[in-house]
Amino acid sequence: MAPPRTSPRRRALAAAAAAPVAAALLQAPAHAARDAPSLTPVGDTVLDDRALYFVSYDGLVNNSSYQQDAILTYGGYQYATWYTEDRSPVIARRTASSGSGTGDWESVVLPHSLSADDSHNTISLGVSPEDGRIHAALDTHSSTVYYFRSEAGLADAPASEWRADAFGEVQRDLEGVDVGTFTYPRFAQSPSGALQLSFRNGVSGNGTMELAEYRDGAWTRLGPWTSAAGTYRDHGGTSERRNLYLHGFDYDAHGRLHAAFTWREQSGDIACGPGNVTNHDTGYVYSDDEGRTWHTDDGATAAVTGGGRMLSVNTPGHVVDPLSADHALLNQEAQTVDAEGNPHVVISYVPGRFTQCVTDFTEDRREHGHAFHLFRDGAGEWHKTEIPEPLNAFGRSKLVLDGDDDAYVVMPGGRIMAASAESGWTDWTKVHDGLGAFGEVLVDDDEVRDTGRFSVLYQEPSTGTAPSPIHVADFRTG
Ligand SMILES: *[C@@H]1O[C@H](CO)[C@@H](O)[C@H](O)[C@H]1NC(C)=O
Ligand SMILES: *[C@@H]1O[C@H](CO)[C@@H](O)[C@H](O)[C@H]1NC(C)=O
Ligand SMILES: CC(=O)N[C@H]1CO[C@H](CO)[C@@H](O)[C@@H]1O
Ligand SMILES: CC(=O)N[C@H]1CO[C@H](CO)[C@@H](O)[C@@H]1O
Repeated sequence: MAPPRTSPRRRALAAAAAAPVAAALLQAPAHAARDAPSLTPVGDTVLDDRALYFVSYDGLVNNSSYQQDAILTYGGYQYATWYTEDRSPVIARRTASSGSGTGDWESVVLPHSLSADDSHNTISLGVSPEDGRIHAALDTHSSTVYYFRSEAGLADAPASEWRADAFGEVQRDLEGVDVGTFTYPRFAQSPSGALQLSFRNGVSGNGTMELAEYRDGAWTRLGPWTSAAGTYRDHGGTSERRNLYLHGFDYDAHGRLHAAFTWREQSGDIACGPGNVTNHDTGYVYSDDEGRTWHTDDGATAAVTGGGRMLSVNTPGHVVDPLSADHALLNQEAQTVDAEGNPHVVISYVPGRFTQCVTDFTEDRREHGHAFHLFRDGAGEWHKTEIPEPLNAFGRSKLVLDGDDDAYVVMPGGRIMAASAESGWTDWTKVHDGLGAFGEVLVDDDEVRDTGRFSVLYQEPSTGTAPSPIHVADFRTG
């Protein structure tokens, strides 16, 4: 009889805390064959043969994963969103039980036209569980939000008719609530049933992370929880302003909210040279009260949202993986949480064995960039493994944990690497060669724990501004 799933893993983790490498070697062989995670492609559907295509900031407005909510599952439906060739936002849905790829997508075109050729101006979707409304925040980069809110019950069963006028007119605030100079919307459902919206107020190098909350049919701006102020010094230089970039904003099954992040400094004086992008360090905080107060790993209060104390670059104890601004560390990468409530993060950068000073952020990442899996174990120790597949690309990866907590990292182009929980996430192997996607992809893992299925939203490469097909590929984990 198979032993209980968690016990070998707990032993592996306890051993890993003491001696990470030895533990991996001792634990892996015995069960590697039985427990090796695998992946089966189960379908691929074209959503739009002619989706909008242009490249900016090395990203596509349809493929850049600055956000996490372009494909998600709620209730009986999976939703996906993109821009059509004529710059209109589209929201499509199919029944979730047809997640094998056989279901028909129905789409609606919303009354708006993308305002700028800027790959930051993506579309993020959320559903408010208390009234079944679908919310979309879109088309912003340090600008005023565009926002749609559907009529009540649209996302609830039995299925309502899928019509564009159910979303009303585009708004420039959240139903009357101003949200400032807005970028990077991410929605999350809180354990008590609110829909929360995380966003940056301000600009790159001088911005704060904020939280808004939709409850009882109305939005409230809860305010900032990070500060742009503080002093960061390196290479004899000083930077006095910055912003925080989230890798994720995820609740675990016990109601804890997890947020791993990186900082970007305003001043390039703290870098080794004109390497361009001043991202440094991986930080982590959590909240046990739905984002009102935030704590570092040692339990100390790091921030009170909307209050006096803000998480800053000078907050003690928040850095879980130190890295200077000289390694082309990317912001907004990937985070998820395992069944035991421990955070897992994917970051990527140019390791020190290649250079201690990148000179071209994009090219150095393409040539020498590698992705790393970071996780915190139950004892509060952080572990880090380099994923043994070079990025061979500029962009970001996505992270999925299945019902066994086996990990799948969906890399640029749609290559997928996997590692088992039982090995302590050290036995990384390639389980999918790629989708031929243009760069970064987006992932819906909302159902993966229960059904073993996850979906990848990706766009085919094109040239210039010629439209290209956008797809959803479905996988079953094993
Ligand atoms: C940072 O942004 C604030 C407004 O959010 C502005 O008042 C301030 O002048 C900016 N500072 C710098 C150094 O850019
Ligand atoms: C990045 O560095 C290059 C070469 O030094 C320079 O031409 C470019 O303007 C820089 N870009 C940014 C955004 O700083
Ligand atoms: C791979 C690729 O298409 N890279 C392009 C990224 O975008 C810049 C302009 O923003 C182009 O110059 C690159 O060729
Ligand atoms: C944001 C982003 O980086 N997107 C990627 C889209 O795909 C191209 C081509 O591979 C990449 O260069 C971009 O990095």
